[in-house]
Amino acid sequence: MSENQSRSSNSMTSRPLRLGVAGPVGTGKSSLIATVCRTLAHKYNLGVITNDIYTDEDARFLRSAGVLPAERIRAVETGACPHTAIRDDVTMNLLAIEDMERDFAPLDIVLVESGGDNLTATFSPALVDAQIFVLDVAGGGDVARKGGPGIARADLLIINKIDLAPYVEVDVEQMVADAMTARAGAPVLALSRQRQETVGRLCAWVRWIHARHQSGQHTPVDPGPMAPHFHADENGGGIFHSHEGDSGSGHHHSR
Ligand SMILES: Nc1nc2c(ncn2[C@@H]2O[C@H](COP(=O)(O)OP(=O)(O)O)[C@@H](O)[C@H]2O)c(=O)[nH]1
Ligand SMILES: [Mg+2]
Repeated sequence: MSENQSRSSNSMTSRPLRLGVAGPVGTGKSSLIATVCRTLAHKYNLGVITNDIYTDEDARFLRSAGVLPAERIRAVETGACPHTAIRDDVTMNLLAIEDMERDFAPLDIVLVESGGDNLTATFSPALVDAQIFVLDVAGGGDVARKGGPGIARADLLIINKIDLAPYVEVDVEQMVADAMTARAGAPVLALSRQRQETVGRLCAWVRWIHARHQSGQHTPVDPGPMAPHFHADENGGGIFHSHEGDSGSGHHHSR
């Protein structure tokens, strides 16, 4: 199970791998986490943190999937702007991760699901060691070509729900090729939870990145700040802001 205790005295590598899962709403982040947990829970000691806007919907979905004991799945409720909690002020998430790591020590991997709100939201390297960015074929074959920090520089890009490709008339091979171009050769994986060989590749990658992290070979990469964007608020108005500067100092809100 957890070899990391005896392996190293280096605190960088003796803690669990924190693995972020980001991407737009509905692309299959919770389902991917459920699949990883279902496949790897017998070999790895796992925990999950979800980021929801106002609810603990994702955490409840994952608990009901029964892939991990319910207490190993915890929700952080982020309020209106979920990417802030994974990028600009990661305190809530860091506390949740640290609590989880303490309560279930020694954990091997903590998976963190972002509250997917935007094509360009990515995790700060202060929060996660590595991140997966999830697109799906239903979002359109040209999305991968559009790029953005998550698509271009996440540690792994997933093109999900490839079982749906014929119904939405997307050429998966072309979408993967476009993504590889946008990523300068960094890994891209076509996935469907219905296709076991693709699930096998995903879990092989998770095992690989975990091993690299444990051996101190993996360096967390910042995919870069998100583009300025617009959120609807509850009153039908909106908040426009940018995350330039990346520390909150460049925050610009106007209504
Ligand atoms: N056909 C198909 N549907 C999927 C797959 N993965 C997820 N879904 C469905 O996509 C929808 C959104 O998934 P969810 O994991 O909640 O997405 P999230 O919002 O990114 O967390 C759900 O209805 C899932 O059942 C897949 O591989 N194939
Ligand atoms: Mg989800």
